[in-house]
Amino acid sequence: MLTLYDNPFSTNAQKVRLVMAEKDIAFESIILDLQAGDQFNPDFKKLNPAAQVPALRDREKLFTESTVISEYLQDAYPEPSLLPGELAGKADMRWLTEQTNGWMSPMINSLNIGLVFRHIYAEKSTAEMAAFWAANPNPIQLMRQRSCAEEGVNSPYIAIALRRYRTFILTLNTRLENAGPWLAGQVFSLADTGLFPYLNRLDLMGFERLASGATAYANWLDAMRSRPSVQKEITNKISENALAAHREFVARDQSALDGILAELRV
Ligand SMILES: N[C@@H](CCC(=O)N[C@@H](CS)C(=O)NCC(=O)O)C(=O)O
Repeated sequence: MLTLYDNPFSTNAQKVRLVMAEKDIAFESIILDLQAGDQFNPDFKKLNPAAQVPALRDREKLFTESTVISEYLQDAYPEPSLLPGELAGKADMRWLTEQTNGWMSPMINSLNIGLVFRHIYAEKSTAEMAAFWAANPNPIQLMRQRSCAEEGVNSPYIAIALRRYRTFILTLNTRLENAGPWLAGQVFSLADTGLFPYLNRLDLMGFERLASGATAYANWLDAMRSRPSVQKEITNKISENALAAHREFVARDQSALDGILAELRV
């Protein structure tokens, strides 16, 4: 049995769970509370020195990095395949999945911290927060996360994230208009399972406006949301209460966010 170090809300973990659901792979989940700092527990850091989920244990081996894990699962459980048939199609799919680790995941994390998690951190004492930051082994991530936690909506990462996502959604929309119905063309692939969690999170936070005018993209989101894998591993694992709390936190910065979105003309 595979073991996933997991968190229901983690977009990177959702990505791996979607692959497992599409392939009907059984796994057990060990949930880490990331706002409480479970990822910094020395036993977990011994397994994954980056102190992040997801991590996947398959017998005696431990794999980290959600895109790498997704490819590992495709290799280990080839059917049903989540790869385009053509060489160029595979490279195109990998260009798309490369975007997730390159900027989509850090930018979603910036929005999460700057607009939502900072309100949860506010319940910790100064000493607890100092220990939380001190335990983070990733110096670049740490600088970004502290900027978002301390400056909130005024952190430069918030506007950067919204602008970057808007541009990319328009790129995806054009790609889908030219060669859909899936992100890498005719074949449902790791590009769809890989990118959906981050793009879906934008909507869950109330940023549907970033997709205004992008009809082909909206159709793709709908097609993804009707897949049993998405319902099982994302929709049904996020409670209405958690979602409402999330949106309520984001709404506290609505007027500043409206200013940023107006500049993007959405
Ligand atoms: N590049 C990594 C990113 C993993 C990542 O950022 N995971 C987040 C949850 S979505 C995490 O564990 N964050 C812990 C923290 O921010 O301290 C991957 O693709 O797996």
